[in-house]
Amino acid sequence: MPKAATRQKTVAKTTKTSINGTGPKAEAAKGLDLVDVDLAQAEYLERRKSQITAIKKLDKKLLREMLYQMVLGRRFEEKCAEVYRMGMIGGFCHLYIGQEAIGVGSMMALKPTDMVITSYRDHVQAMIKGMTPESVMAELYGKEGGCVKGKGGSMHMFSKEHEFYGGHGIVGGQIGVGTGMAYAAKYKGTDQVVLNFFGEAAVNQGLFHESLNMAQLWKLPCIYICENNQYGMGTSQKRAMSSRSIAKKAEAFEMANEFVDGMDVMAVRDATIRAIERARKDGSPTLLEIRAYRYMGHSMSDPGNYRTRDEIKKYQERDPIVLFKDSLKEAKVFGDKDFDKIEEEAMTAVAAAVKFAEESPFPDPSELMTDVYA
Ligand SMILES: Cc1ncc(C[n+]2csc(CCOP(=O)(O)OP(=O)(O)O)c2C)c(N)n1
Ligand SMILES: [Mg+2]
Repeated sequence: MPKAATRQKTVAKTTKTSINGTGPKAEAAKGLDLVDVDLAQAEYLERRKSQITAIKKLDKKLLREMLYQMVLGRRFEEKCAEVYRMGMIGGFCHLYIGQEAIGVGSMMALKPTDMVITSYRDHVQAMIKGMTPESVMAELYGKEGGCVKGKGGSMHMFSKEHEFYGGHGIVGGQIGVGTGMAYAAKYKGTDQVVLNFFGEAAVNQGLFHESLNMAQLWKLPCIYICENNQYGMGTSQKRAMSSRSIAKKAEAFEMANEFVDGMDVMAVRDATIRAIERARKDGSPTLLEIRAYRYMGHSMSDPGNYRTRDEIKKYQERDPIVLFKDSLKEAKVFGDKDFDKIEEEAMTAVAAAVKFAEESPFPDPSELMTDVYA
């Protein structure tokens, strides 16, 4: 990976001028079309410049934790894929690889008392919110030590203690529930905000539009985060949505909105901080469209016939973790030794999670009907 980043440095020189120009190529370089490889490489350099500026303003301890969480998320999901293939995890399993900057950049701008709700692609977000890798891995294994005692599995991570309200399998269903959570926070005057995550394919559903309308009308402290990974199962956004911009859909409701580069963890953090400020000040909601790319299949059972290896490779060359490491190094905050240590810590945490999950018993049959509401 670092090699790819270095390669980008040279190639980008030839294309850099297009970024500041006009016309379709320049528009694309601003983040409207992330497919062209030359532009992508130029983008990488631009990102790094702004990332370094943002890094210099932030506490070193926080930067380390941000990188650690991204690396932990990546290693955790790689391990999930491995043990899934060994038959240790049953049912569906959706991985977050490639999208780590979205979860880390946004959730690490929250207070611990703030609330999060998300889709089935939830393992890494659960850990960023403070749930232990052990409780997440044991849940994946369907074991008693899991965050919901092994009854939810991959798609239903949940922890009241950590204000993490799932883990939802019905596409877009959580958009309405999260809006209700924001309503409750406002009604009770708790000063909490809600990060309400969903994929771009959920946006075509009625609930998205109904929720945004109500949130803006009632001034609810809800931050809608569309994780645009460009695919809904095997269908690309281009084939399913009449308009390319999701952020702009908020304008129909006169709601604040931003398009954010989801490969840039600092850009995600800054946009989320702006949205949180709006939410705490007068309860104003925001829609953030954060665009990244899903490296793996939709779920572990997806053979991925609908896209080429080259397409995936283009995005991997602008990996959010590599980008963040390169920027941290250039800003002289951390070096290779620090990165090695972080990798080691993440690998140790993942190994401990697997050991815990393996040793945890399956739930007792007498537990079959407890905590079951439907
Ligand atoms: C209401 C509903 N319709 C269809 C499905 C089947 N389904 C599961 S995931 C998915 C694609 C969702 O894509 P997106 O919202 O972009 O999220 P991503 O998986 O990319 O994170 C579909 C159609 C479902 N679970 N719920
Ligand atoms: Mg998607």
